[in-house]
Order: sequence, then structure tokens, then C-alpha cells
Amino acid sequence: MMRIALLGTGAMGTLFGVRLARVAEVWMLGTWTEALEAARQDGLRLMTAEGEETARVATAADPTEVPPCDLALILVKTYQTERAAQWARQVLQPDGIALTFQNGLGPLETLQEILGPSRALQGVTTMGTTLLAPGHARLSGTGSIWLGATSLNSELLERIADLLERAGFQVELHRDLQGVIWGKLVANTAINPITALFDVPNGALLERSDLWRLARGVARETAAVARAQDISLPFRDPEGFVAEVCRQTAENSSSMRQDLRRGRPTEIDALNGAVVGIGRRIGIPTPLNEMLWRWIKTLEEQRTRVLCPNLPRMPPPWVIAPRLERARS
Ligand code: KPL
Repeated sequence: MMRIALLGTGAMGTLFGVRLARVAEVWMLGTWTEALEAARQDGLRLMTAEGEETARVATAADPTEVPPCDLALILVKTYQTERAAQWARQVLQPDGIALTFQNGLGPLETLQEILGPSRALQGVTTMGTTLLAPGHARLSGTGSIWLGATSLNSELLERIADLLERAGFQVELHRDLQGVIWGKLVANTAINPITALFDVPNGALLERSDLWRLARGVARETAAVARAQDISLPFRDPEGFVAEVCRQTAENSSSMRQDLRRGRPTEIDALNGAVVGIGRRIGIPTPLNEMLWRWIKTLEEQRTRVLCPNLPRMPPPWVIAPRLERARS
């Protein structure tokens, strides 16, 4: 049986933990002690439309406690990627693979730097999950997993796709890694900051014409930055795709809304901030992305300063964008 390390104890960690425990030996590794304790005491719990599923997984707060794993799923926030990658290197077998499902630009490059280019893979998912309590999440809506294949890793990805399908996920393999990453970015840049600022669930963007006009404008801007770099998106119509994700996750609170409410740093720098940084460099205007980036930054700084004063800060997007490009070239 495959042994999998889950790096991340939040809503996505809980979703993947419960599903993968059906087909693999799962170790949840993280620093959030309440979540590890809840998993140890009651198991991980996932609420879905069909009812609640509970799964027993092994837990560890220190990578040295985890036996060698075949696969590490990276499910932490973007600003925690570096530590997660170091931990993945410690828990993986020498030929073990890390697969990130994180939002935004940057995590894959960090994993590739730390583990080597052939041992880091990228997936994205449009499934919406909400954390209800430590170790307890709700899957709010449907959605699938896209895995981005290159000619070097397609066989490996097929095996991972098979594992995820057996665990109950809907999986699609796409032959274009950057297209997969930017496809998800179109949805995240349009949905996450607006739902966080207006404190609404994802479905509200379809119900309120003022919010939808803004979301549609952001989706078009992000798609324009992708196309200007010759990245072919996995859909024709960016707004149609964003509308579809909002429909499928209508009841869900976006991860940025959940972060802001809990006074945690958001992923805005790796989402709208990264689009602004790249747009500036290649001469594509991104005024809506920039406005949302600045608003969220201001709110985030006010809230995290009060609630979580010691959390790390990311450099601004125009510092991150050139770094990303250097890593990619
Ligand atoms: O990825 C998401 C997020 O909230 O970060 C979506 C797909 C928008 C679901 O809420």
C-alpha cells in the first residue's frame, strides 16, 4: 500500500486525508497542534451532501517521526511552502514525489528548487472546502482535480491520477502544466478577494450584478496576462469558467474569506499580486487585480497585526515576479 504524507492540517488537508485513507496509509504532518490532536482523538471528519465520513490517519508534528513516504501532498498556504518542501524532502523516499495543490504562482518552483525538477508536480482543484473545526471540514460543492503533465512526467501522473480516482476524486490530465496553473489562477483572482472583501460565499458573485461585473473584469485581466505569455488556458471563456466554479462552490467560503475572518495572512501576493507583477513587466494593464491586491493587503495587515503579530510577510509582487521567471527559465 502506498504511504502518503499530507503536509497541511487545514480544510484541504482534511478532505485529502479522509479520501486518501480509503486507499493508502496516510500521515498528516503539520504544526497546528489542535488539528493533529483532533485527528488523533476523533479521526479526520469530512461532511458532504451524502453525510459525514471519518478516517483514521497517523499524525506527526515532526518529520523525523514519519516513516519514508512514496508521495507528499503539499496543502499548506503559499507563504508556508518553503518549510513544507523541506519537510517533504525529509519524509520522502529518495525517488518520492511531491504534488502541490496550492493556489497561486510560486509553490511549484519552490518545490522544484528544493526537491529537484523531476520530483515536484502540480495539480489544481476547484473543490471548495470549509474548515468547521480542527480536523473537521465540509466539502461545499463539487469540482474536479486537474493534473498538469509534461512529456517527462505523464506516466507518473497517470499512476497518481489512478490513486486519486480510487480515493473518490474526479481527475483530468492536461497536457499543459502552465495552462492548468493559470486556469485556476483566473478563478482564484476573480473569486477569492471579492468574496473576502464583501464577506460573501462564492455563489453571491452570480447573484449580485455589481460583484459579478468586478469578478468578470478580473477574470478577463488575468486571462489576458496568461495569453500574452502564450499560455493556453484550459477553457475558451474565462468568465464562463469563473461562473461555473461559483455555481459548483456556491455555498463555499473562499479560502481568502476564511483566512481574513480568522485574522490569518491571505494568499493575495501569490494570486492577484503575482498577476500584477507579471502584467507590469510584460506591459499588460491589470488595474482591477492591483486594486484588489491593495485592498486585501490593507485589511490583512490591520487584522493580522492585531490577531497574529508574529506571522511571516511576503515580499511585494514586483519582487516575486522576476524570481518566478528566473526559476522557470
Ligand atoms: O480555490 C478556491 C479557494 O477558495 O481558494 C475556490 C475554487 C475558489 C473555492 O472556494
